[in-house]
Amino acid sequence: MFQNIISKRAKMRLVIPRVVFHIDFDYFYAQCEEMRRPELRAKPVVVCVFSDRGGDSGAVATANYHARKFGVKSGIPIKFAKKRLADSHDAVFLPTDFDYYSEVSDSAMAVIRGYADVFEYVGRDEAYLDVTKRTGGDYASASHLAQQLKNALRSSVRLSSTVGVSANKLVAKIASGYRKPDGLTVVPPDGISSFLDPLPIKEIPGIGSKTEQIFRDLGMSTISDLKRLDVFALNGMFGRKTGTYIYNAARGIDESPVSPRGDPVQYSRIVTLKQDSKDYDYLSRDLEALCEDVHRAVVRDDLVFKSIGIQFVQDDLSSRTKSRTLKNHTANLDELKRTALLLLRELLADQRLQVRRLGVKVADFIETSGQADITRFF
Ligand code: DGT
Ligand code: CA
Ligand code: CA
Repeated sequence: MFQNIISKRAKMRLVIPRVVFHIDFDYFYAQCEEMRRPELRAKPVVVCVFSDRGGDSGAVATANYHARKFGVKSGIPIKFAKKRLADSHDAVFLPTDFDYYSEVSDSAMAVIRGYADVFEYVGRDEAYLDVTKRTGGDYASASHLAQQLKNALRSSVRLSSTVGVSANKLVAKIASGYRKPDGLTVVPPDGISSFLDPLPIKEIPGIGSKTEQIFRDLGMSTISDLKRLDVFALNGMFGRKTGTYIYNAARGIDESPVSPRGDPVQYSRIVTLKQDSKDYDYLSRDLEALCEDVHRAVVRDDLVFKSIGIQFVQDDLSSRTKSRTLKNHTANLDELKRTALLLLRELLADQRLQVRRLGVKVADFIETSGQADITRFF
């Protein structure tokens, strides 16, 4: 019995803490625009989703940090942004170019993947990495690795990013939001509570302004305040799932693994053609085979997708892409093929160069079964 206790303790000490990175690209769409037009770097840049009503109707997708100094931020009407920037004579307002942002994202993700034991794609400008194995659970080496990753992105993609490092996804994400842009915040396991305690409650992912107000009415503003509520009180207020999530989050507890699901590279295929071509019949045979391949991976992982894209790498190695968002999520092979072939026809309509490589990818997933993330319930 005594022996048993000792060996259990010894085992516990041997359990190394996990090391998780959350990486988020800085002012992403606006930074992409700066990349292809470096002269924008010195100016306020506002990337806008113009609505089809025309004029200035629509909302701001994001803005660079120059524009943010004027109070311009994601979600505000374009009209407000223009008013706030009225005194700045060099502000630039641009429409979104999602295909281009996806290309930048793909190259950045390819670099990031090389730094992870396990890589989890979250969105165009965001990913989690589990680096426990390659750092041996050591936070000094993790901090060094994170800096190397940031440097690699800057030198190979010219992209500035912010990284949070901690023992789980939750705290890593909060840490990446702590200091931006070009930030690196490392929160070792024994520093988690002192890091979280003074932060405002809304730093917990999933807690929006409504939930924040509920706590403010109770006289609570920081995560440390939140810890005064026991799990039963929270469950009573929000239901068991959300209540337990908030209870654990306030204590920096999150067991969810970094999971490779949702990695777009798993759900895309590209081949080099036997010969360069721009013939529909020739290309369509390869495209159908690519669709079947991608479809197998999607079905294997219980996913449905909403967006379909194809890519040409042309004989001068430049790329052309075209994508389409469906009305509803699907995992239907015929619909995938039909849409991909349609995109093929559309791209070929004004194709000048020969196509050398042909790719297809699906995106915008939801899972059809399994463990939905608790934060989705907010
Ligand atoms: P930051 O704070 O340096 O990470 O800035 P962003 O712009 O990267 O912000 P983030 O990470 O929240 O969002 C990534 C991209 O998602 C952003 O570049 C544009 C898009 N986005 C964010 N919020 C909104 C929004 O409210 N509306 C639209 N249409 N797009 C948004
Ligand atoms: Ca970002
Ligand atoms: Ca983000």
